[in-house]
Parts: sequence; C-alpha cells; structure tokens
Amino acid sequence: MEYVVAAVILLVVLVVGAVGLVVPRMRRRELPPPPAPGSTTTLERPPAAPTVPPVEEEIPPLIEPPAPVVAEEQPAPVVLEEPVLEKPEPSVGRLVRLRARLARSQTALGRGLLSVLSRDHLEDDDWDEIEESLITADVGVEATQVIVERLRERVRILGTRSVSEVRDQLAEELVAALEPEMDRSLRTAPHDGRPAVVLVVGVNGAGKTTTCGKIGRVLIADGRTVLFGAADTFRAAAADQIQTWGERVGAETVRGPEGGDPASVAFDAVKRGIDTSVDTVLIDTAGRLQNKVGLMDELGKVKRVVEKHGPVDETLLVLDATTGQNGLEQARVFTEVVDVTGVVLTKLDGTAKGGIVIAVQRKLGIPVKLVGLGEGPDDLAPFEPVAFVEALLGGDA
Ligand SMILES: Nc1nc2c(ncn2[C@@H]2O[C@H](COP(=O)(O)OP(=O)(O)OP(=O)(O)O)[C@@H](O)[C@H]2O)c(=O)[nH]1
Ligand SMILES: [Mg+2]
Repeated sequence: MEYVVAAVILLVVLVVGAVGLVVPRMRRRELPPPPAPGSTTTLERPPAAPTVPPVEEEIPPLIEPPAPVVAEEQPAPVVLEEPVLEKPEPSVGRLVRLRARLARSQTALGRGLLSVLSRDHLEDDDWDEIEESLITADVGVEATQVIVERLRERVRILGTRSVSEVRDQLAEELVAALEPEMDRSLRTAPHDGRPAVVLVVGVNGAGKTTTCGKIGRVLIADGRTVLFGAADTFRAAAADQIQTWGERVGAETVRGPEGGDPASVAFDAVKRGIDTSVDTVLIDTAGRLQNKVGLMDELGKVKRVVEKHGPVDETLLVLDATTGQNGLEQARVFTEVVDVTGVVLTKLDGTAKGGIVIAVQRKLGIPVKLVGLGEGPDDLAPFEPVAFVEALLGGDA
C-alpha cells in the first residue's frame, strides 16, 4: 500500500513537473509566431513600417543619380574636341554699315543743326541755338566756339543760303574739328621677329574686355593670328570672359591665378606670343579708377614689365562715350601713366552725345582709332572722320 501511495505521489509529481516545463515552452513558442507580423510591430512603429518602403523606392532615383557621372565622362572628350569657330566680319566699311547705330546722335546733332541752319536769316539767337546743340552733344565748349565761328564766317562771306550748301559747310567744319590728318592706323603687324603688342586700359566697365575681343576678331577677319593676355587677375570671371572671346575664333588666352600679378601674366602672354609666332598679342587689363594711385602704379608696372620683351606697339584707352565730359579727366590721368597711343570710344550707339569724339581728340591730342557701336561681337569700327560726320548728319556716305 505504501508502495502504491509512493508510486501515485511520484506519478503526480512527474505529471505536474512535466506540465510545468512544457506549458511555458508552448507559450513562448506560440507567442512570437502569430503576432509577429501583426500587432506587436504595428504598435511600436506603425507609421514607419508601412510608409518607409514606398518613400525609399521613390527617392533614390531622384536624389542619387549615379547615371550622369557616367554620362559626363563618356561624351566629354568627343563634344569638346569640336569647337565651331566663328567667321568674323571684315573690318572694311564697318562704320558705314553700322551708321544707323548713331541714330541718337544723328537726331541731336544732324537734324537739330540742319533745321536751324536752313532758316532764311540766321540771327544771333539762331547761332546761340547752334552753339547749344553742339555743346549738348558733348562737342565741348572750346571746339564748339571754333566750329560756330568758322561757320558763321563762311556763311557771311559766301552768303550761302541753300540747305545743301549749309549742310556741306557744316560737314566740312565738323570733319576739320575731327582732325582728319591724324594717324588712326592700329599698329598690330608683327615686326623684328616678334608679335605686335597691344595694351588695353581704362576705368571699370568702359568696355575694355569687349573691345579686346572685338579687336581680336577684326584682326582674325583680316587674316592675322592673335593671342589674348588676361591681365585682369582681380576676378577669375574676367579671364573667363576674354578666354570665351578667344575660343570663339580659335585664339589662345594666357591667364594667371586669380589675384596674381597682372604684370607677370602680361609678360607671360607676350612670351607665349613670341614662342608661338602669333602676329598680335592683345592684353586686357583690369578696370581702375584714375584716382587710385596704387592701381595706376600697377598699370605702369604692367607696361614696363611687358617692355622687357620690346616696346608696346599700341596702348589703347577705352572710354565710355556715355560718360561724356567726365571721361576726359579720367583719360588725362591715364595718358600720364601709360603713353596712350589711341582712344577707343565705346557705347556710341547708346548716346546722343556723339560729339564727344571731337572733345576727346581736342583735349587729349590723341586720335580716336576705333568706335564701339553695340554689344555684338562685330560692332566695332575703325574711326573715319568723313564717314562719321556723314552718319551724324544723316547724309549719304
Ligand atoms: N551698347 C554697347 N555696349 C558696349 C559696348 N562696348 C561694351 N559694351 C558693354 O559694356 C559692358 C562692359 O563691357 P566690358 O568689356 O566687360 O567692360 P570692361 O571695361 O572690361 O569692364 P571691367 O573689366 O569690369 O573694368 C558689357 O555689357 C558690354 O557688352 C558698345 O560699344 N556698345
Ligand atoms: Mg574687363
């Protein structure tokens, strides 16, 4: 009996023990599988889990574009190898072709003057009016007095009255005031086994870089070879600007580091021009105000350093025609620092003050050699007094 009781107790203990071991295992096993995909995850990160996968699928194609890198590497050499060079317009007769650009000056000077001059009897008031329109057109007080004096004298002596006669006399006086005997040729031909060197100077924004580029095109159109020196080292963009002009016509540009010494860039450019036997080296310089002594000294140094290779053939002062008489004082200081051999008057297309050409030459004693008549690459013309006056007076050239 005791054995039976002991066996029953042992059995009960075994059964209870077995149940205690098995049930928790079953629970553990049961809990994870069913709720795993559903309830537990949903509670902890319900919004993240369902939204992340779709967002991830949409963003990668937009943000991570490995494709362009591959694409850039592949076509680059092919595309860059084929620059299409432009063919600039020939320089001959440009002033005549571009004369319509002087329309504003023509209205102010030509038509205004002719309407007064065609009056039957010219009284003092009429002559005052003539004087006024010349001064308004920036001819300058001194030159105006000379022109009016001479015209008055001729009208009195010759007794001319017909509009065409008066017009012709006015034209003659304006041409005379433009000193047609001045040498306006640009010294751009190579000599002594080295290229001609042209230095382009002026105040900020006058149009130096544009003019450099345009002159390069004129020379290339005339069959010359050209090299640009980017001696405006203040801004990298300045060197890019002249280089772009060069690339359009297949001309090399020598440039230096941003903020580097402009004189050394100019020196290197001329050296490169000598080594590659180009006909003309055109050196673009940074704009500078004539009252900044340090900058004006720097310009003097650029010229002196370039001259270690030989004399500079042309130093062109670029003047913005729209600045009128103010430009004359700037010009005077420049002529003292570098020996200016010619003036380029830019932006004559945007002003009624075409008379500034007369004032500039008279004040400086330096010939206007080129005129800028627009922003287009070929809107630069050699200055010719007769054609210019004809354009101003609106007659046939
Ligand atoms: N309408 C007109 N615009 C011109 C002429 N020449 C130059 N310009 C414009 O004037 C602006 C200044 O020209 P740039 O050649 O950059 O002048 P810059 O003297 O080199 O200027 P900096 O180097 O900053 O001193 C540009 O927008 C040119 O297109 C011109 O004859 N007529
Ligand atoms: Mg410039």
